[in-house]
Amino acid sequence: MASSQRFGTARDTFFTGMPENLLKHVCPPTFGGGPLDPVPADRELRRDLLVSHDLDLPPAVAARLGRDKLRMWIIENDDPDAPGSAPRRTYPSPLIRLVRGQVVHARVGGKSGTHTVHWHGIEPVPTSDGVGKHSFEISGNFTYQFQANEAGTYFYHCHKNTTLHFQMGLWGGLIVDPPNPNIAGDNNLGLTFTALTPPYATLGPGYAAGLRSSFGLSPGNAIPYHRERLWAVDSLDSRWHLANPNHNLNMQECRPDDPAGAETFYRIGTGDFDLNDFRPDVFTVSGVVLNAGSGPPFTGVIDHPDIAISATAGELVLLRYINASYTIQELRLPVPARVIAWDGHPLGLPGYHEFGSPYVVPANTPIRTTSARRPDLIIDTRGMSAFQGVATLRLYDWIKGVTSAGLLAEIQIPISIAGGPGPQPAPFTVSASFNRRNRRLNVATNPAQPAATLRVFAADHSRIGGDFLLDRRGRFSGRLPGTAIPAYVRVITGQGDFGPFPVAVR
Ligand SMILES: [Cu+2]
Repeated sequence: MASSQRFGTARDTFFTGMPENLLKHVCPPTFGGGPLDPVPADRELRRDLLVSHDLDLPPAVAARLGRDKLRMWIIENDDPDAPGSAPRRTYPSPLIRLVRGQVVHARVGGKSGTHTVHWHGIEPVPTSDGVGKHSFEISGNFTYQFQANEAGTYFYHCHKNTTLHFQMGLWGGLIVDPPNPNIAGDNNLGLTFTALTPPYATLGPGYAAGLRSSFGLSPGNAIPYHRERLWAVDSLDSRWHLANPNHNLNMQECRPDDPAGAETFYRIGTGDFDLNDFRPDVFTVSGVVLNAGSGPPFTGVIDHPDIAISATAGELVLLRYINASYTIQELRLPVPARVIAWDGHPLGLPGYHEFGSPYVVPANTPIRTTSARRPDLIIDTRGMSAFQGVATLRLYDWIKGVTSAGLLAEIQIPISIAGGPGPQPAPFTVSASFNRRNRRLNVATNPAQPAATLRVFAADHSRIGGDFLLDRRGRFSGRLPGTAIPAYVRVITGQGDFGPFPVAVR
């Protein structure tokens, strides 16, 4: 293979003693070709970079900017096996959904200039990592190769002149689904989860990698969910998009013998702006534009059905949230939510993640993120009554920070939980009572469920204590650790996971 792997630039005297594609560079070489390693692929992707795309602007934004479209650069979906209905040209660039363990070959071509694709959070070898100045930029068609080793929420983006190219829209979401664990007890949640096959349909239902036991489910590493939402939150400076920038704007010229010379930085094109002058005035959630008139702060509601959360009590709702912007963001949910993963790493799973655990963020408590951070949250509506509220996303200036002067935008997203069918019907009844004074919990099942597992939960769905065992008469009596007040219990038998059963507190 080596003789065919010639790079497009002639700097052989500068890069000595190491294969060029393994060096870190002031002047990245360009390369088109591959795959470099002939491992067969489980999944083949094709993408074209720097395709122009006009983003439709809603009325208040169109009136403010005096135009009804904003020019974006996107990564086009050109998959050979994409069904005719698959979206090919969207902003953000079309969502990629993989299954854990898949070996992926992604053939990427550039429509003009050089680019890269960085698979953010995936850990391929340097030649496939797509950080331009750590490997090479691509021209022609290059085949990136990686294995999706961990299920979670990621994204992919061009990493050449990133400040500009990312801002112009050269990015999209990337989800790695876990295999279906086929746990029969999950079907008691009101859906036939065992019949699901990854990659799961976007918007749900499916499984997310995470610690099942924190939801009172039988042990395992994949959490069932009924509904899924992806909130990839971006901020656009319309001036950048209207200026029709040269794609090398403000980039360093390639002079290996004088890499730091100030005169080697370009100002090609209009010269109207520098890339450190960033004043976002258009805000989007997964490509849906906030219809906001004047600002900052720009405020409004995004109620698109794929963005707003609408569920029925009893369901688990997975929210994948990507800060895909050059802003600091704060998300406040009007209901408690459990964070099950950060940045593509499930919390609390065995192996190298045992030092973190899923945790509950109480209602209206801010979850703060900076660029590229990605929490996955589950809203557990089991035991909830009907509810209407709004999630609030605040975006803050990257320099002024989280201050009133730094507030750029406030986006409201409706959340509505309809009353559910009530607790799952169980083939037995449970009476449970708790004495605050001595913290004693008494539970009885009828007919008796001997040797079943009992789990105890507070109102925010956090667990109290570990697994308790019902005795041979199907009863439990014991003191609970800590100070939390139990709200409901679940009982796990050979037939499944039943509940919630309310706890009477005295
Ligand atoms: Cu690019």
